Amino acid sequence: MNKIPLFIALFTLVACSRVKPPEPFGPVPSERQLAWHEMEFYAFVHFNMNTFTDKEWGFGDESPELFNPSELDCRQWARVCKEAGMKGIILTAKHHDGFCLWPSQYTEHSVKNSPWKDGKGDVVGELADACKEYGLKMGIYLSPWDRNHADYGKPEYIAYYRNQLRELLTNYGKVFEVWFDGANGGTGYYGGANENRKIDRKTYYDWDNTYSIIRELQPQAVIFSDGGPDIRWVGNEEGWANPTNWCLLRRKEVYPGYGRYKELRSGHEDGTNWVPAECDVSIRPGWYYHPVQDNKVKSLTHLLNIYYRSIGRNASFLLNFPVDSRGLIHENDVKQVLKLAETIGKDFAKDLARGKKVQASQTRGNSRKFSPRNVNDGEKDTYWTTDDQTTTANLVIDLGKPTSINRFLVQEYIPLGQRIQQFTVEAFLKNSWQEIASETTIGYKRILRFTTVETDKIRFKITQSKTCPVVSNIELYNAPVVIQEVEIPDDS
Ligand code: FUL
Repeated sequence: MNKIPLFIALFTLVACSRVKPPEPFGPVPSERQLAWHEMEFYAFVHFNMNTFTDKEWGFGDESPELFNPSELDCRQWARVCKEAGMKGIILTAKHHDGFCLWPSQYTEHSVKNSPWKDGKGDVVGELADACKEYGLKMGIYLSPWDRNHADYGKPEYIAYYRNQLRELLTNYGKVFEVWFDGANGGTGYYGGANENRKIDRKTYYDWDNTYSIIRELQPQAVIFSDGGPDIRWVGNEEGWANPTNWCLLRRKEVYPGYGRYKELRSGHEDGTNWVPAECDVSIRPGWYYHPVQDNKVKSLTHLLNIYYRSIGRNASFLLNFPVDSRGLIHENDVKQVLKLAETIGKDFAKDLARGKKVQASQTRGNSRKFSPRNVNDGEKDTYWTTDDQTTTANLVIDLGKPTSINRFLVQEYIPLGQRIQQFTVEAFLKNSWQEIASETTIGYKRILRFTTVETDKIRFKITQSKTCPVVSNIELYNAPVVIQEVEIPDDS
């Protein structure tokens, strides 16, 4: 055996393992949040009493007799979501009108008193089975505001609400997300009182004790509300985050119904907790099904813009289907979501950066463990980083030959925190570097779209970072140009 190469190999191994990884910086994601980040795209289903009354918010006095889908098929929902590349479905188990899609033992206002399946049906159970069959995760929306319940506004209602949560989190297998809405208190039926009930949004629900029920029964589930604790609302219902989007939030300041909700579009750069944003938006104007909106399904261009302004801006994309009164995702909605999936598939068909030569301005301790090659090796757990004091650095990807590029995708290694504050992307054109984008945050994922450039080198320049940058992934694509159906103004 040749002793010299063996010696060199051993020396390199020892030297590399001596270089320590960077310390985490600021708040970092929990295991459950990391798993959620990777889901990226999942569905909302608004289907409940409003589907049959043609309303968005029921008053709470609707008769259970009205709930009667003719062809309810949760397997169709799951099939469509799976085909569209979605990873889960969140169902409105109870909306503000209080009607329950499962036969709760704590109320008569549920499917058990409806004509559907002679009162023997359970939509939550059917969805849980369908999700299992199609390998999707299930989430639950349980409206805190209940316009049907006589005790709403009193302490007794909180006990009722928690009992319902226990039912949902005990009887239907694993739940990935529990969704708490911010709309709270106002007029309603309230068991026949027909009055206006105001609650103190900060104190009435005693949220911490409700959250502990979720931690006890479904420790892997993330909790969504305007201010987390795990996932935050993005501050609009149009499906976009700001280009500057921190996964951080001064969590104690934000509560369901928070007045300065527009801040949620960017999070807080000096946030105390890891609370990433979720972009919720309906494929139609309404959350619930209304036949008059059959021809108002969002265009492909609109849906694509949402994709790039949510997932492409360090947030997740929660796309709502207003399931119709048959109990099916309407044909028009199916067509649009599959068009979106097909286009996304084409946009990201071939990563042109994969395995290409990458050079860094600096590598941590010159260690191979933190090599720039880690950014295009297809491994999510390897990363490139620099020495601790370094807060500006760059990477050059050598494509080897002139290549057309119009998408740049970059990911920080978020288990060590969100660090980068500013970056640019440049292309080597006519013997000099030309800037093609100048941006701010990255986080879990950032995707940039730009006019096609033909270049043999791309430079990613980190121009400001809170501490040494840690980058796990870079991808480059040449997406086919999509024919514009309608011009959608940039809303941010
Ligand atoms: C809102 C609710 O009031 C809407 O009805 C819908 O459920 C949406 C997702 O959240 O706050």
